[in-house]
Amino acid sequence: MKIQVIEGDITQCRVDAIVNAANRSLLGGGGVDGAIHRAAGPELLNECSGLGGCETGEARITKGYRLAARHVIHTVGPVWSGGARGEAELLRRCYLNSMKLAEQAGCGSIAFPAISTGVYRYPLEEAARVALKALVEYFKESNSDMEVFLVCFDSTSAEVYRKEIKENYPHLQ
Ligand code: AR6
Repeated sequence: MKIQVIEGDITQCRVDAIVNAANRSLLGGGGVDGAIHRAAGPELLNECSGLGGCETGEARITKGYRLAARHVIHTVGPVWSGGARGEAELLRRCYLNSMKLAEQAGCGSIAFPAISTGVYRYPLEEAARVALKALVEYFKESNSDMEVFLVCFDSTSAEVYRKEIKENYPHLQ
């Protein structure tokens, strides 16, 4: 199991697939979604507009166009509305469905942003717990040797992820 926390801009990652925290239209937006579309170029929006959207918790795959990454996996995280509306299960599915798509596309490495923790207001500590739990489960249930990067845009979120790993998954350090 290879899960690493890194700080930086996901659009610059040299991996087989980067994950986009998109919205259900898949037609672009702000945050990491906007950054990925800007870096990939207009061909990405063109491909996305033919996909017919994506439900929360699901994922779709496209090419990476001008990105270093071969693929973009677009997933739609839940909007946080207190935690009693199935947010954790939906966020968990984002990670699992993205891993499955990456595996099917033959990817050996994947980079995730902290899905839902920006515009969608998912509390970072809770989102980090869900992300790590989903990924560890995925590795337990598959014989995947995918390399996973959790890309944090700032040092505060990287610290939150590192703390979660230290406390609950010390074998990943
Ligand atoms: N690289 C890595 N992480 C980033 C980058 C980047 N270049 N830019 C932002 N982040 P958000 P959401 C972090 O808001 O909460 C869009 O408009 C950011 O600091 O991008 O899932 C979509 O179209 C935060 O930790 O995604 C949707 O409408 C994390 O990425 C909506 O926002 C996610 O923040 C999705 O909201």
